[in-house]
Amino acid sequence: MYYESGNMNQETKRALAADCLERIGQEVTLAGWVQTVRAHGKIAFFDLRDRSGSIQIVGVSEDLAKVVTNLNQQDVVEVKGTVKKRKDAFVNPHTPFGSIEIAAFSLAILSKAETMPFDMAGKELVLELPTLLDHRSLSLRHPKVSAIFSVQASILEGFRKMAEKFNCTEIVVPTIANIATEGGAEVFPVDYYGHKAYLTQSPQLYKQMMVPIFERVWTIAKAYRAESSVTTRHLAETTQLDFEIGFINFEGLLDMFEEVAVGMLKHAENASKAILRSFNIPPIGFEKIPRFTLSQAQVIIFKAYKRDVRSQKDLSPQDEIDICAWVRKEYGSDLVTITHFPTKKRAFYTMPDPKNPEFSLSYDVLFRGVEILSGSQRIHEYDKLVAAIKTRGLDPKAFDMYLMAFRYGMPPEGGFSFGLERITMKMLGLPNIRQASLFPRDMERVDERL
Ligand code: AMO
Repeated sequence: MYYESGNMNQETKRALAADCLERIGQEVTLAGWVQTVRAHGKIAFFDLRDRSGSIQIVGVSEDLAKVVTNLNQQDVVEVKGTVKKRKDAFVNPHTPFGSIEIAAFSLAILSKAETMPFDMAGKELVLELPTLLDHRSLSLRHPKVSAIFSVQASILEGFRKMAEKFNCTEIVVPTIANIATEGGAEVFPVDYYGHKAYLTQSPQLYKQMMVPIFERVWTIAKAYRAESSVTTRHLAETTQLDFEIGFINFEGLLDMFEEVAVGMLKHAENASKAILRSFNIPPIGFEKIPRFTLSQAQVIIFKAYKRDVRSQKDLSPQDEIDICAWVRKEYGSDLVTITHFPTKKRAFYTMPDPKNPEFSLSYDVLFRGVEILSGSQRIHEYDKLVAAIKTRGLDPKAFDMYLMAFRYGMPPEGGFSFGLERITMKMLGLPNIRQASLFPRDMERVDERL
Protein backbone atom coordinates (compact mmCIF):
# COMPACT_ATOMS: atom_id res chain seq x y z
CA MET A 1 0.00 0.00 0.00
CA TYR A 2 1.32 3.45 -0.88
CA TYR A 3 0.59 6.72 0.82
CA GLU A 4 -1.65 8.88 -1.22
CA SER A 5 -1.54 12.32 0.34
CA GLY A 6 -0.36 14.49 3.20
CA ASN A 7 3.28 15.01 3.96
CA MET A 8 4.13 11.42 3.22
CA ASN A 9 6.49 10.32 0.54
CA GLN A 10 4.54 8.91 -2.42
CA GLU A 11 7.12 6.19 -2.84
CA THR A 12 7.17 5.00 0.78
CA LYS A 13 5.69 1.58 1.26
CA ARG A 14 3.85 1.33 4.54
CA ALA A 15 4.11 -1.93 6.44
CA LEU A 16 1.49 -3.01 8.96
CA ALA A 17 2.30 -4.33 12.42
CA ALA A 18 1.16 -7.76 11.22
CA ASP A 19 3.68 -7.74 8.34
CA CYS A 20 6.61 -7.36 10.74
CA LEU A 21 6.57 -10.92 12.05
CA GLU A 22 7.93 -12.01 8.66
CA ARG A 23 10.35 -9.14 8.27
CA ILE A 24 12.76 -9.63 11.16
CA GLY A 25 16.03 -7.82 10.52
CA GLN A 26 14.50 -5.62 7.81
CA GLU A 27 13.83 -1.90 7.78
CA VAL A 28 10.16 -0.95 7.71
CA THR A 29 7.99 2.16 7.72
CA LEU A 30 4.95 1.93 9.97
CA ALA A 31 2.21 4.46 10.59
CA GLY A 32 -0.56 4.59 13.13
CA TRP A 33 -1.70 5.87 16.50
CA VAL A 34 0.29 6.06 19.73
CA GLN A 35 -1.53 3.76 22.14
CA THR A 36 0.70 3.93 25.24
CA VAL A 37 4.04 5.52 26.08
CA ARG A 38 6.54 4.03 28.55
CA ALA A 39 9.60 6.14 29.26
CA HIS A 40 12.61 4.66 31.08
CA GLY A 41 15.27 7.37 31.09
CA LYS A 42 17.39 7.05 28.00
CA ILE A 43 15.12 4.49 26.37
CA ALA A 44 11.47 5.13 25.65
CA PHE A 45 8.86 2.74 24.27
CA PHE A 46 5.43 3.13 22.83
CA ASP A 47 2.79 0.89 21.33
CA LEU A 48 1.74 1.82 17.85
CA ARG A 49 -1.73 0.79 16.72
CA ASP A 50 -2.69 0.25 13.11
CA ARG A 51 -5.55 -1.69 11.58
CA SER A 52 -3.74 -5.01 12.05
CA GLY A 53 -2.96 -4.59 15.77
CA SER A 54 -0.40 -3.01 18.11
CA ILE A 55 3.37 -3.29 18.05
CA GLN A 56 6.05 -2.01 20.43
CA ILE A 57 8.37 0.74 19.16
CA VAL A 58 11.64 1.51 20.91
CA GLY A 59 13.28 4.89 20.58
CA VAL A 60 16.89 3.78 20.98
CA SER A 61 18.84 7.03 20.59
CA GLU A 62 18.67 9.63 23.32
CA ASP A 63 17.13 12.14 20.93
CA LEU A 64 14.40 9.77 19.86
CA ALA A 65 13.74 8.72 23.44
CA LYS A 66 13.04 12.38 24.19
CA VAL A 67 10.62 12.65 21.26
CA VAL A 68 8.87 9.46 22.31
CA THR A 69 8.61 10.61 25.93
CA ASN A 70 6.76 13.70 24.75
CA LEU A 71 4.25 11.83 22.59
CA ASN A 72 0.59 12.01 23.50
CA GLN A 73 -1.70 9.01 23.38
CA GLN A 74 -3.44 9.02 19.96
CA ASP A 75 -0.83 11.13 18.18
CA VAL A 76 -0.63 9.87 14.59
CA VAL A 77 2.97 9.04 13.74
CA GLU A 78 5.14 7.59 11.03
CA VAL A 79 8.05 5.47 12.24
CA LYS A 80 11.01 4.09 10.36
CA GLY A 81 12.96 1.34 12.08
CA THR A 82 14.32 -2.18 12.08
CA VAL A 83 12.25 -5.20 13.07
CA LYS A 84 13.93 -6.99 15.99
CA LYS A 85 13.16 -10.24 17.73
CA ARG A 86 12.73 -9.55 21.46
CA LYS A 87 14.93 -11.35 23.99
CA ASP A 88 13.02 -14.25 25.57
CA ALA A 89 12.67 -12.41 28.87
CA PHE A 90 10.90 -9.51 27.11
CA VAL A 91 8.48 -11.50 24.98
CA ASN A 92 4.86 -10.56 25.70
CA PRO A 93 2.81 -13.72 25.11
CA HIS A 94 -0.49 -11.82 25.51
CA THR A 95 -0.30 -9.86 22.27
CA PRO A 96 -0.02 -11.27 18.75
CA PHE A 97 3.15 -9.32 17.92
CA GLY A 98 4.68 -9.57 21.40
CA SER A 99 7.74 -11.49 20.20
CA ILE A 100 9.06 -8.57 18.13
CA GLU A 101 9.58 -4.82 18.37
CA ILE A 102 10.71 -2.00 16.12
CA ALA A 103 14.03 -0.29 16.88
CA ALA A 104 13.09 3.14 15.55
CA PHE A 105 15.60 5.48 13.92
CA SER A 106 13.16 8.17 12.83
CA LEU A 107 9.76 9.37 13.85
CA ALA A 108 7.46 11.97 12.28
CA ILE A 109 4.29 13.28 13.85
CA LEU A 110 1.57 13.35 11.19
CA SER A 111 -1.18 14.63 13.45
CA LYS A 112 -0.92 15.79 17.03
CA ALA A 113 -3.59 14.67 19.53
CA GLU A 114 -4.73 16.74 22.47
CA THR A 115 -4.32 15.19 25.90
CA MET A 116 -6.88 12.39 26.14
CA PRO A 117 -9.76 12.87 28.61
CA PHE A 118 -9.04 9.35 29.96
CA ASP A 119 -6.24 6.83 29.89
CA MET A 120 -6.24 4.44 26.93
CA ALA A 121 -3.20 2.50 28.12
CA GLY A 122 -4.68 -0.44 30.02
CA LYS A 123 -5.82 -3.76 28.57
CA GLU A 124 -9.36 -2.79 29.56
CA LEU A 125 -10.94 0.62 29.15
CA VAL A 126 -12.32 1.16 32.63
CA LEU A 127 -15.05 3.79 32.22
CA GLU A 128 -18.63 4.08 33.37
CA LEU A 129 -21.00 3.35 30.47
CA PRO A 130 -22.29 6.95 30.11
CA THR A 131 -18.69 8.28 29.95
CA LEU A 132 -17.75 5.57 27.45
CA LEU A 133 -20.68 6.64 25.25
CA ASP A 134 -20.14 10.40 25.73
CA HIS A 135 -16.68 9.89 24.19
CA ARG A 136 -17.67 7.28 21.64
CA SER A 137 -15.38 8.46 18.83
CA LEU A 138 -12.45 8.06 21.22
CA SER A 139 -13.47 5.07 23.32
CA LEU A 140 -13.99 3.02 20.14
CA ARG A 141 -10.26 3.34 19.50
CA HIS A 142 -9.43 1.17 22.47
CA PRO A 143 -8.63 -2.34 21.17
CA LYS A 144 -10.92 -4.05 23.68
CA VAL A 145 -13.81 -1.83 22.57
CA SER A 146 -13.15 -2.04 18.84
CA ALA A 147 -12.88 -5.83 19.19
CA ILE A 148 -16.64 -5.90 19.87
CA PHE A 149 -17.23 -4.49 16.40
CA SER A 150 -14.79 -6.90 14.76
CA VAL A 151 -16.98 -9.65 16.19
CA GLN A 152 -20.07 -7.81 14.95
CA ALA A 153 -18.55 -7.62 11.47
CA SER A 154 -17.97 -11.38 11.53
CA ILE A 155 -21.62 -11.94 12.53
CA LEU A 156 -22.72 -9.84 9.53
CA GLU A 157 -20.35 -11.76 7.30
CA GLY A 158 -21.74 -15.07 8.57
CA PHE A 159 -25.29 -13.88 7.94
CA ARG A 160 -24.45 -12.83 4.38
CA LYS A 161 -22.85 -16.19 3.72
CA MET A 162 -26.02 -17.97 4.83
CA ALA A 163 -28.17 -15.65 2.66
CA GLU A 164 -25.99 -16.63 -0.26
CA LYS A 165 -26.24 -20.30 0.66
CA PHE A 166 -30.02 -20.10 0.52
CA ASN A 167 -29.95 -18.24 -2.76
CA CYS A 168 -31.66 -15.09 -1.48
CA THR A 169 -31.52 -11.73 -3.26
CA GLU A 170 -30.33 -8.75 -1.25
CA ILE A 171 -32.76 -5.83 -1.10
CA VAL A 172 -32.49 -2.35 0.39
CA VAL A 173 -35.72 -1.02 1.87
CA PRO A 174 -37.00 2.37 3.04
CA THR A 175 -36.87 3.50 6.65
CA ILE A 176 -39.67 6.06 6.26
CA ALA A 177 -43.18 4.68 5.82
CA ASN A 178 -46.77 5.88 5.89
CA ILE A 179 -47.80 3.23 8.42
CA ALA A 180 -46.38 1.50 11.47
CA THR A 181 -45.12 -1.94 10.40
CA GLU A 182 -45.34 -3.84 13.67
CA GLY A 183 -48.27 -2.05 15.32
CA GLY A 184 -48.11 -0.94 18.93
CA ALA A 185 -47.19 2.44 20.32
CA GLU A 186 -43.42 2.18 19.90
CA VAL A 187 -43.23 4.25 16.76
CA PHE A 188 -41.42 7.48 15.93
CA PRO A 189 -43.56 9.90 13.91
CA VAL A 190 -41.83 12.00 11.27
CA ASP A 191 -42.99 15.38 10.04
CA TYR A 192 -42.77 14.53 6.35
CA TYR A 193 -43.27 17.75 4.38
CA GLY A 194 -46.24 18.50 6.63
CA HIS A 195 -47.64 14.95 6.28
CA LYS A 196 -47.51 12.28 8.91
CA ALA A 197 -45.04 9.46 8.34
CA TYR A 198 -43.14 7.04 10.59
CA LEU A 199 -39.70 5.59 10.97
CA THR A 200 -40.05 1.90 10.12
CA GLN A 201 -40.18 -0.49 13.06
CA SER A 202 -38.82 -3.21 10.77
CA PRO A 203 -38.30 -3.96 7.06
CA GLN A 204 -41.28 -6.32 7.37
CA LEU A 205 -43.83 -4.98 4.87
CA TYR A 206 -41.22 -4.25 2.20
CA LYS A 207 -39.56 -7.63 2.41
CA GLN A 208 -42.96 -9.32 2.08
CA MET A 209 -43.85 -7.21 -0.98
CA MET A 210 -40.60 -8.43 -2.58
CA VAL A 211 -41.49 -12.14 -2.32
CA PRO A 212 -43.54 -12.23 -5.57
CA ILE A 213 -40.57 -10.61 -7.30
CA PHE A 214 -37.53 -12.60 -6.08
CA GLU A 215 -39.17 -15.39 -3.98
CA ARG A 216 -36.31 -15.24 -1.47
CA VAL A 217 -34.92 -11.96 -0.15
CA TRP A 218 -32.65 -10.77 2.62
CA THR A 219 -31.78 -7.39 4.00
CA ILE A 220 -29.81 -5.73 6.77
CA ALA A 221 -31.98 -2.83 7.86
CA LYS A 222 -32.24 -0.23 10.56
CA ALA A 223 -35.38 -0.52 12.68
CA TYR A 224 -36.73 2.14 14.99
CA ARG A 225 -38.58 1.44 18.23
CA ALA A 226 -39.75 4.25 20.45
CA GLU A 227 -39.11 2.16 23.57
CA SER A 228 -40.57 3.96 26.54
CA SER A 229 -38.32 2.30 29.10
CA VAL A 230 -34.61 1.94 29.59
CA THR A 231 -33.43 -1.68 29.70
CA THR A 232 -30.13 -3.45 29.08
CA ARG A 233 -31.53 -5.18 25.96
CA HIS A 234 -33.53 -2.52 24.11
CA LEU A 235 -32.34 0.22 21.77
CA ALA A 236 -34.39 2.87 20.00
CA GLU A 237 -32.48 2.15 16.76
CA THR A 238 -31.52 -1.45 16.08
CA THR A 239 -30.08 -3.40 13.19
CA GLN A 240 -32.20 -6.27 11.91
CA LEU A 241 -30.93 -9.13 9.77
CA ASP A 242 -33.93 -10.36 7.80
CA PHE A 243 -34.97 -13.20 5.50
CA GLU A 244 -38.33 -13.53 3.71
CA ILE A 245 -38.99 -16.76 1.81
CA GLY A 246 -41.74 -17.77 -0.61
CA PHE A 247 -43.10 -21.31 -1.07
CA ILE A 248 -42.29 -22.47 2.43
CA ASN A 249 -44.23 -23.89 5.35
CA PHE A 250 -43.82 -23.64 9.12
CA GLU A 251 -41.53 -26.69 9.45
CA GLY A 252 -39.43 -25.45 6.53
CA LEU A 253 -39.03 -22.08 8.21
CA LEU A 254 -37.98 -23.64 11.53
CA ASP A 255 -35.33 -25.73 9.76
CA MET A 256 -34.12 -22.76 7.76
CA PHE A 257 -33.67 -20.19 10.51
CA GLU A 258 -32.00 -22.71 12.79
CA GLU A 259 -29.52 -23.51 10.01
CA VAL A 260 -28.95 -19.79 9.38
CA ALA A 261 -28.45 -19.11 13.11
CA VAL A 262 -25.95 -21.95 13.54
CA GLY A 263 -24.08 -21.16 10.29
CA MET A 264 -23.85 -17.47 11.13
CA LEU A 265 -22.72 -18.02 14.73
CA LYS A 266 -20.19 -20.73 13.77
CA HIS A 267 -18.69 -18.41 11.19
CA ALA A 268 -18.47 -15.55 13.69
CA GLU A 269 -16.99 -17.79 16.38
CA ASN A 270 -14.31 -19.17 14.05
CA ALA A 271 -13.42 -15.72 12.74
CA SER A 272 -13.19 -14.25 16.26
CA LYS A 273 -11.40 -16.96 18.25
CA ALA A 274 -8.67 -14.73 19.72
CA ILE A 275 -11.15 -12.01 20.72
CA LEU A 276 -13.54 -14.48 22.33
CA ARG A 277 -10.61 -15.88 24.31
CA SER A 278 -9.69 -12.38 25.49
CA PHE A 279 -13.29 -11.92 26.70
CA ASN A 280 -13.13 -15.32 28.48
CA ILE A 281 -16.11 -16.59 26.52
CA PRO A 282 -16.68 -20.36 26.40
CA PRO A 283 -17.48 -21.96 23.01
CA ILE A 284 -21.11 -21.77 21.90
CA GLY A 285 -23.09 -24.98 22.56
CA PHE A 286 -24.24 -26.07 19.10
CA GLU A 287 -26.08 -29.29 19.96
CA LYS A 288 -29.31 -29.77 18.02
CA ILE A 289 -31.55 -26.82 18.90
CA PRO A 290 -34.53 -28.01 20.97
CA ARG A 291 -37.99 -26.70 20.03
CA PHE A 292 -40.77 -26.05 22.51
CA THR A 293 -44.12 -24.36 22.23
CA LEU A 294 -44.62 -21.41 24.56
CA SER A 295 -46.93 -23.58 26.71
CA GLN A 296 -44.34 -26.37 26.94
CA ALA A 297 -41.64 -23.86 27.90
CA GLN A 298 -43.88 -22.49 30.63
CA VAL A 299 -44.45 -25.98 32.03
CA ILE A 300 -40.68 -26.58 32.04
CA ILE A 301 -40.14 -23.34 33.96
CA PHE A 302 -42.85 -24.35 36.43
CA LYS A 303 -41.33 -27.77 37.01
CA ALA A 304 -37.67 -26.74 37.06
CA TYR A 305 -37.91 -23.39 38.84
CA LYS A 306 -41.23 -23.61 40.71
CA ARG A 307 -42.41 -20.36 39.10
CA ASP A 308 -45.90 -20.59 37.71
CA VAL A 309 -45.96 -18.55 34.50
CA ARG A 310 -48.33 -20.90 32.67
CA SER A 311 -51.07 -18.32 32.20
CA GLN A 312 -48.73 -15.64 30.77
CA LYS A 313 -49.03 -14.59 27.12
CA ASP A 314 -45.29 -14.25 26.55
CA LEU A 315 -41.95 -15.09 28.14
CA SER A 316 -40.58 -12.53 30.59
CA PRO A 317 -36.86 -11.70 30.64
CA GLN A 318 -36.48 -14.04 33.65
CA ASP A 319 -38.34 -16.82 31.80
CA GLU A 320 -35.90 -16.44 28.90
CA ILE A 321 -32.92 -16.70 31.24
CA ASP A 322 -34.38 -19.74 33.01
CA ILE A 323 -35.38 -21.70 29.93
CA CYS A 324 -31.97 -21.08 28.34
CA ALA A 325 -30.14 -22.24 31.49
CA TRP A 326 -32.31 -25.37 31.60
CA VAL A 327 -31.76 -26.14 27.89
CA ARG A 328 -28.02 -25.64 28.26
CA LYS A 329 -27.98 -28.13 31.14
CA GLU A 330 -30.29 -30.72 29.58
CA TYR A 331 -29.36 -30.43 25.89
CA GLY A 332 -25.91 -28.75 25.78
CA SER A 333 -27.35 -26.10 23.43
CA ASP A 334 -26.98 -22.33 23.85
CA LEU A 335 -29.94 -21.83 21.49
CA VAL A 336 -33.58 -22.77 21.91
CA THR A 337 -36.58 -22.24 19.64
CA ILE A 338 -39.94 -21.29 21.16
CA THR A 339 -43.05 -21.52 18.95
CA HIS A 340 -46.80 -20.87 19.05
CA PHE A 341 -47.14 -17.53 20.78
CA PRO A 342 -50.71 -16.27 21.27
CA THR A 343 -52.03 -14.85 17.98
CA LYS A 344 -53.20 -11.67 19.71
CA LYS A 345 -49.69 -10.94 20.99
CA ARG A 346 -48.06 -11.10 17.55
CA ALA A 347 -48.19 -8.66 14.64
CA PHE A 348 -51.24 -8.76 12.30
CA TYR A 349 -49.39 -10.53 9.47
CA THR A 350 -48.72 -13.64 11.60
CA MET A 351 -50.62 -16.77 10.55
CA PRO A 352 -52.83 -18.29 13.27
CA ASP A 353 -52.27 -22.04 13.73
CA PRO A 354 -55.11 -23.68 11.72
CA LYS A 355 -55.29 -26.39 14.42
CA ASN A 356 -55.80 -23.84 17.21
CA PRO A 357 -56.11 -20.24 15.95
CA GLU A 358 -55.68 -18.82 19.43
CA PHE A 359 -52.00 -19.60 18.96
CA SER A 360 -49.92 -18.64 15.95
CA LEU A 361 -47.32 -20.15 13.64
CA SER A 362 -44.74 -17.85 15.17
CA TYR A 363 -41.36 -18.42 16.74
CA ASP A 364 -38.54 -16.83 18.68
CA VAL A 365 -34.98 -18.03 19.12
CA LEU A 366 -33.37 -17.46 22.49
CA PHE A 367 -29.58 -17.37 22.83
CA ARG A 368 -27.88 -17.37 26.23
CA GLY A 369 -30.92 -15.93 27.97
CA VAL A 370 -32.23 -13.39 25.47
CA GLU A 371 -34.45 -13.41 22.36
CA ILE A 372 -32.29 -12.84 19.29
CA LEU A 373 -34.73 -13.77 16.52
CA SER A 374 -38.39 -13.71 15.82
CA GLY A 375 -40.59 -14.48 12.85
CA SER A 376 -43.54 -16.43 11.55
CA GLN A 377 -45.42 -18.08 8.78
CA ARG A 378 -47.41 -15.17 7.26
CA ILE A 379 -51.03 -14.83 6.31
CA HIS A 380 -50.70 -14.89 2.52
CA GLU A 381 -54.39 -14.88 1.58
CA TYR A 382 -55.72 -11.40 0.87
CA ASP A 383 -59.12 -11.70 2.58
CA LYS A 384 -57.67 -13.17 5.75
CA LEU A 385 -54.98 -10.52 5.85
CA VAL A 386 -57.53 -7.70 5.52
CA ALA A 387 -59.58 -9.28 8.32
CA ALA A 388 -56.45 -9.52 10.52
CA ILE A 389 -55.65 -5.86 9.90
CA LYS A 390 -59.19 -4.91 10.90
CA THR A 391 -59.16 -6.99 14.09
CA ARG A 392 -56.16 -4.93 15.22
CA GLY A 393 -58.19 -1.75 14.78
CA LEU A 394 -56.05 -0.73 11.79
CA ASP A 395 -57.38 0.71 8.55
CA PRO A 396 -56.74 -1.54 5.51
CA LYS A 397 -56.75 1.59 3.29
CA ALA A 398 -53.44 2.65 4.82
CA PHE A 399 -51.99 -0.70 3.68
CA ASP A 400 -53.07 -0.34 0.03
CA MET A 401 -49.70 -0.90 -1.61
CA TYR A 402 -48.84 -3.77 0.73
CA LEU A 403 -52.21 -5.46 0.22
CA MET A 404 -51.90 -5.11 -3.55
CA ALA A 405 -49.06 -7.65 -3.41
CA PHE A 406 -51.48 -10.12 -1.80
CA ARG A 407 -54.40 -9.46 -4.17
CA TYR A 408 -52.31 -10.45 -7.15
CA GLY A 409 -50.72 -13.76 -6.23
CA MET A 410 -48.73 -14.14 -3.02
CA PRO A 411 -47.40 -17.67 -2.40
CA PRO A 412 -47.35 -19.24 1.06
CA GLU A 413 -44.47 -17.47 2.72
CA GLY A 414 -42.69 -16.62 5.93
CA GLY A 415 -39.54 -15.15 7.35
CA PHE A 416 -37.53 -14.08 10.32
CA SER A 417 -35.34 -11.36 11.72
CA PHE A 418 -32.24 -11.42 13.95
CA GLY A 419 -31.27 -8.50 16.18
CA LEU A 420 -27.61 -7.77 15.45
CA GLU A 421 -26.79 -5.95 18.68
CA ARG A 422 -28.38 -8.63 20.85
CA ILE A 423 -26.37 -11.36 19.14
CA THR A 424 -23.17 -9.35 19.57
CA MET A 425 -23.96 -8.70 23.23
CA LYS A 426 -24.56 -12.38 23.96
CA MET A 427 -21.61 -13.67 21.94
CA LEU A 428 -19.31 -11.50 24.05
CA GLY A 429 -21.12 -11.71 27.39
CA LEU A 430 -21.62 -7.93 27.51
CA PRO A 431 -23.90 -6.72 30.29
CA ASN A 432 -25.54 -3.94 28.24
CA ILE A 433 -26.72 -3.82 24.61
CA ARG A 434 -25.40 -0.25 24.29
CA GLN A 435 -21.87 -1.66 24.32
CA ALA A 436 -22.78 -3.64 21.20
CA SER A 437 -23.92 -0.64 19.15
CA LEU A 438 -21.39 1.76 17.65
CA PHE A 439 -23.57 4.80 18.31
CA PRO A 440 -26.50 3.63 20.45
CA ARG A 441 -29.76 5.55 20.57
CA ASP A 442 -32.08 5.27 23.54
CA MET A 443 -34.51 7.39 25.52
CA GLU A 444 -31.62 9.28 27.05
CA ARG A 445 -29.20 9.73 24.16
CA VAL A 446 -28.78 10.62 20.50
CA ASP A 447 -24.97 10.75 20.54
CA GLU A 448 -25.27 13.56 23.11
CA ARG A 449 -27.15 13.00 26.35
CA LEU A 450 -30.68 14.40 26.05
P1 AMO B 1 -39.25 -8.31 16.36
O1 AMO B 1 -39.96 -7.08 16.72
O2 AMO B 1 -39.34 -9.44 17.34
O3 AMO B 1 -39.78 -8.89 14.97
O4 AMO B 1 -37.72 -7.98 16.08
C1 AMO B 1 -36.82 -8.96 15.58
C2 AMO B 1 -35.56 -9.01 16.43
O5 AMO B 1 -34.95 -7.71 16.47
C3 AMO B 1 -34.39 -7.48 17.75
N1 AMO B 1 -35.04 -6.30 18.36
C4 AMO B 1 -34.43 -5.42 19.18
N2 AMO B 1 -33.17 -5.33 19.63
C5 AMO B 1 -32.85 -4.30 20.43
N3 AMO B 1 -33.72 -3.32 20.80
C6 AMO B 1 -35.00 -3.36 20.38
N4 AMO B 1 -35.83 -2.38 20.73
C7 AMO B 1 -35.41 -4.43 19.52
N5 AMO B 1 -36.55 -4.77 18.91
C8 AMO B 1 -36.31 -5.90 18.21
C9 AMO B 1 -34.63 -8.73 18.58
C10 AMO B 1 -35.81 -9.37 17.88
O6 AMO B 1 -35.83 -10.77 18.05
N6 AMO B 1 -40.75 -8.06 11.57
C11 AMO B 1 -40.52 -8.96 12.69
C12 AMO B 1 -39.64 -10.12 12.31
C13 AMO B 1 -40.25 -11.10 11.33
O7 AMO B 1 -41.36 -11.57 11.63
O8 AMO B 1 -39.63 -11.39 10.29
C14 AMO B 1 -39.90 -8.15 13.83
O9 AMO B 1 -39.48 -7.03 13.70
O10 AMO B 1 -33.50 -9.58 18.49
